[in-house]
Amino acid sequence: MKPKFFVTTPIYYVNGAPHIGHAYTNVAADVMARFKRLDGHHVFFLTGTDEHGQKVEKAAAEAGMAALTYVDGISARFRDLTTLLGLSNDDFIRTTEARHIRSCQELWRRVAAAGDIYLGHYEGWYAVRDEAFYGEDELRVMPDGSRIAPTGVPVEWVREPSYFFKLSEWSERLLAFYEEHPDFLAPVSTRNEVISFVKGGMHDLSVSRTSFKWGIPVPDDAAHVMYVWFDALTNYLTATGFPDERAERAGFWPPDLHMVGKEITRFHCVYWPAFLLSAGLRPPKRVFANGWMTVDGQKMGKSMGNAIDPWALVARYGLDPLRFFLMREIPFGQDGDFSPRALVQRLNGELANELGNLAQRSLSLVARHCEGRMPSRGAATEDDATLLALAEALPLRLRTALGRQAMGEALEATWQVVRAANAYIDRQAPWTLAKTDRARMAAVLRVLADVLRALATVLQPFMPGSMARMLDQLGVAPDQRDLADLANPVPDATVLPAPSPVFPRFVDEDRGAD
Ligand code: ME8
Repeated sequence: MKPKFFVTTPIYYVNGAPHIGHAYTNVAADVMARFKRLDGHHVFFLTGTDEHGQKVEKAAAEAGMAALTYVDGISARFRDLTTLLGLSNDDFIRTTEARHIRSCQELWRRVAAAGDIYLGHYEGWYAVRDEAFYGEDELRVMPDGSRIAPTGVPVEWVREPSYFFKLSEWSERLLAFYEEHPDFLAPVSTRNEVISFVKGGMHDLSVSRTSFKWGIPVPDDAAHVMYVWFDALTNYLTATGFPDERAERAGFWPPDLHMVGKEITRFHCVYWPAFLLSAGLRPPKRVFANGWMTVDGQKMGKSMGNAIDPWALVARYGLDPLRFFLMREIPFGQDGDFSPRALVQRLNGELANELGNLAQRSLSLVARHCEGRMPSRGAATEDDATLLALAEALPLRLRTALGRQAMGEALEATWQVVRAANAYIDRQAPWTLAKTDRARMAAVLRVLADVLRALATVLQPFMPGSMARMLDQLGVAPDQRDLADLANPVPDATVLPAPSPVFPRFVDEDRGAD
């Protein structure tokens, strides 16, 4: 049986249109899902929308719409985003669905049965934009006496009856859990922040609200709706069919990887494992926090007025160049500025000139001088063997890098081979061999075809559409495109389709090519 792999994105608030920041985490999770499938896993890839809470209720009111109508509309746009980005998600969950309400209420009952929930009274600061509670000591006091959360958003004073989760009793157990599971949280900077937050001592967490209605009712006390983060985090469990242990996807629990943005690690790495452990359920194996995509150094956000529209980018530059750029440009885990100019440089440089030309040059020679059929291997020279060994090492190098979500490192390892192959074709000059030694020319072209196949195979998770076209041109059968299939060479004399460039150069109509 194939090993299982369960990977998730955050579920996005439906308080505004999707932007390139959402696309960033989505593409990263999709790369992980696709790579694991390629590497022989049975994958469950989940994404969706977070539809309850005060923030969404407020956005609906501002739009002058009934909450449910409003969330239907925006959730559909996040679903469209998955199509735009070519995501391979297996499910799209909405927290307003019946399956989710049932699952949240069951988790609540289990946590309550474990003695971790009690009824009290909350009095303190709340930031609707973050859907988070803050302590007085975390806030900045403004000259007019108002207070600002560490994230820069306003807070308001909340005073109401509330159920609490006994988070204050979980510090030791959480610290022991982090200690025993060193891979639970990455990158290391985020890990250190979370650990120091837990070490600092924690207050009990308010997990219900009474001052508004847009949420999941607390079991046996309909005056309360659940705190939106209790509701939201539970989506991961719902999607496996919880509480039905015989559900088709029950065996995917616990998640192998939650991909999140760094601002929501406290929820995923502190509250979430505590809720689950309290309910007797296993916590996720790993949470990876991506950094922020910024515009002129400022975090891009729905309410910041600096959001970049992914639809416009795909229309202008194409999907695969965008996916590649998102994973290539900014070291994954760190913050980085989004710049269209840098995207064009990567597209015209690495994709069109380096990889695209390599394929086009090699395959045109095959078309012209080998009757469009896959040439046979000859006796390998040292130069051939060195390049082939580099290509053969790629699956392992990618497995290692992506095992740590080092997306840029995986692509850098791949590009070392692209560059080595370009140097090889220049050194071997098969266009000259065509006139002097056709047997050697054929052998060189076969080496290049095999190297290109390895490159296109490992790059499929990043650029699925373009790499499928490249594998078509290389005569690789659709059922021969997994990592393990690299052991089966394309049969000699396979008829290849006419080559055509996979990555056209981008020419800016106003400025000429960058
Ligand atoms: O936080 N750079 O939803 P959300 C990088 N509903 N990533 C970004 C980004 C940026 N500028 N902007 C957004 C929520 N993201 C909750 C999650 S999960 C149980 C509930 C990505 O709509 C990043 O993954 O505010 C971030 O964590 C997420 O979108 C926040 O989306």
